[in-house]
Amino acid sequence: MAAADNGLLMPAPMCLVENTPDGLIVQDDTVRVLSQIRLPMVVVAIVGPYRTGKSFLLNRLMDKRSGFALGSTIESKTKGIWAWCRRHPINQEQCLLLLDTEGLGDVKKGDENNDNWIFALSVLLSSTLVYNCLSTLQQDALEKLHYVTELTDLIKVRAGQEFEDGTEFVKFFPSFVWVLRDFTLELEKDGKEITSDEYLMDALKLKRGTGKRVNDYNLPRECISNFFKEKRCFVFSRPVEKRELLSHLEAVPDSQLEVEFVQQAQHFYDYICTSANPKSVMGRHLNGSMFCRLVETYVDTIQSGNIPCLERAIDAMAQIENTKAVQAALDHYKARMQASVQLPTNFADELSHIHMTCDREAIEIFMSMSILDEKQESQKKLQDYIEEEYGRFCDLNRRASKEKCCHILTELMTPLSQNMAEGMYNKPGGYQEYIRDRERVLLQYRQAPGKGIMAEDTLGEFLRERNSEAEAILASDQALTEAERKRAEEERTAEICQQKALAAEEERVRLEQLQKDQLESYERNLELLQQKMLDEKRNLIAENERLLGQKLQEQERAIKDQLEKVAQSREQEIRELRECIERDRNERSQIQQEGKDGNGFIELLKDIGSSMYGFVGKVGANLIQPISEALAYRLSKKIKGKKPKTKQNGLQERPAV
Ligand SMILES: Nc1nc2c(ncn2[C@@H]2O[C@H](COP(=O)(O)OP(=O)(O)OP(=O)(O)O)[C@@H](O)[C@H]2O)c(=O)[nH]1
Ligand SMILES: [Mg+2]
Repeated sequence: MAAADNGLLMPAPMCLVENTPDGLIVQDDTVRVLSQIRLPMVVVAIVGPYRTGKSFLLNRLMDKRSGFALGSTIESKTKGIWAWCRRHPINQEQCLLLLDTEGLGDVKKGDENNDNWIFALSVLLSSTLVYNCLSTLQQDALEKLHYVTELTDLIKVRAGQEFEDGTEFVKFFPSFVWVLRDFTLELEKDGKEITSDEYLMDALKLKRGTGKRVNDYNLPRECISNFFKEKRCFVFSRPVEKRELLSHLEAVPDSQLEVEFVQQAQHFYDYICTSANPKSVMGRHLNGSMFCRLVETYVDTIQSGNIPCLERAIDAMAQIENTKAVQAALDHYKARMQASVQLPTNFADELSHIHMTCDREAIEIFMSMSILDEKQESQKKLQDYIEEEYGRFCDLNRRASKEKCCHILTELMTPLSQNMAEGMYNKPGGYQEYIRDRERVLLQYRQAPGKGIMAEDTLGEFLRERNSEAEAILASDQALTEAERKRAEEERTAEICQQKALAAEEERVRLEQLQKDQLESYERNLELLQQKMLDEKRNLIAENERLLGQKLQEQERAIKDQLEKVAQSREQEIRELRECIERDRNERSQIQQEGKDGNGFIELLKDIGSSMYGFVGKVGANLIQPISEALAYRLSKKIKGKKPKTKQNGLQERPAV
């Protein structure tokens, strides 16, 4: 056992689901702590008959001797479901969440339904389910696992489904690990040594024949074979020989435990650290917050007397998580803009550059937090909010620029205004003097730095406002001939027109920049979405490949045992899985290769929704189809070079992306 004290993400185990006489209650404190954990979670739940050393074994996975409370009497100790989390011992990018559960089969509890729910919740929440029992007769151990046969009555995959046959469980269920404690038998068959996994496969073999007894024997075995992805078995000998030490195992150092037990425990520890996968939903790894949303939804459903439904729970989780993702991304955008922008900016593209960086960061945050964003509603919402917020910054920028320009002009005009007040220009030749002074002011204004994006517009306004003043001086200047007066008037009009043109150009640049920003923001969204789809597909392919390996082994075994029916059904599943993996691979490389030149990618995206049906079922297809269509729409716009329309008339026209 490695001595690693650091890495605990919770200092001690906390009760996650309390089992009270009034039912199951999720503990808010624990949810608060777990929700902070942003790492993908490998969730290992241990279930099994009471007083069989479950808590003791989990403590070893935490590299601890104590933590989850052990009982030293015959009374069951752990109540409800307890959680304890550490950084993953090998992969620092993940964490290991252990769920210790209330022992099953304690007759004193009286309510067997309770056990069924603890078992069902453990299945629903974990990515690896450890079924722990004392090694008695094989038949007895598996019969005790009748909970698995009840799962079709306790879990539904789809909403609105009347009868669950469990055929889709395997896509959502964890790996199954059978742990046999105090194992004293020799691992051999027909005189040959076998592995513990072969021992499990042997135990799972079906009996031929019909009738109730055969059915009762076969049913739990069929359920285990069909519902769980990977199936492994670990055997443990007694940890100590001396009976008196057994009741105080937490105080016994490894050096005093049986060598064989320590080795077996290490073997189990290594398997969990290297082979247990993060809990995932539709190819997306769950973090603490997503995990807690599932716990809450499942427990609420059970408490309200209904059957937990995977589709509904995933939907509910996705909605909450996506709302949070939008908020977090928007908060980040606002804070970063606030900190980075100094108003007014010199040029329109200066604000735009900062916006681009903050926008990209915000989308990345959204992508990392969001899950199954059906029809990309949340992503679109975020885009709209950011656009709105950016618009607000642009307004502020214009206002700040205008204020600054007015301030500069007022300052520069002070001597001229003073001259005016003192009547200095009311004399023959006064108009020329006034124009000279004013031109000096305009020159100084043009040279003044930091005026921002409204410099020409403000100047235009200023000239228009001061026109009557110039007119009055011109009218009172007796030294000018009629022709000179006329020319002076024409020059002023031309000056105002020229300034108008400059202001219009300034506005055109500003609007063009705004449009460019919008288009680039769509492209950023598209690019990051494409990356996210690639990642999720990679996870799905890996998951299906694992499943395929498992089915191939099972098929091989079934053929060996000449169980035609099972072999045939595996054959069919294997064919489907292979097709699925092949299709995914093709799609993934198509997304990668054709993403740049467009057309192929568009067609591909349109196809994704229907082609995913094969392996993610209806839920997945429903989720993917609109995304792909919307993406295709976006991309086609991008490729055809069409610019998105302005906010007033453009956003409503956009499809749901
Ligand atoms: N015989 C035996 N006893 C063990 C083993 N591991 C732990 N124990 C002892 O069995 C008792 C119960 O251990 P726990 O870890 O609390 O068992 P549990 O399955 O969590 O019990 P509940 O929470 O009541 O369901 C303690 O006294 C342990 O020291 C084992 O491998 N074999
Ligand atoms: Mg316990």
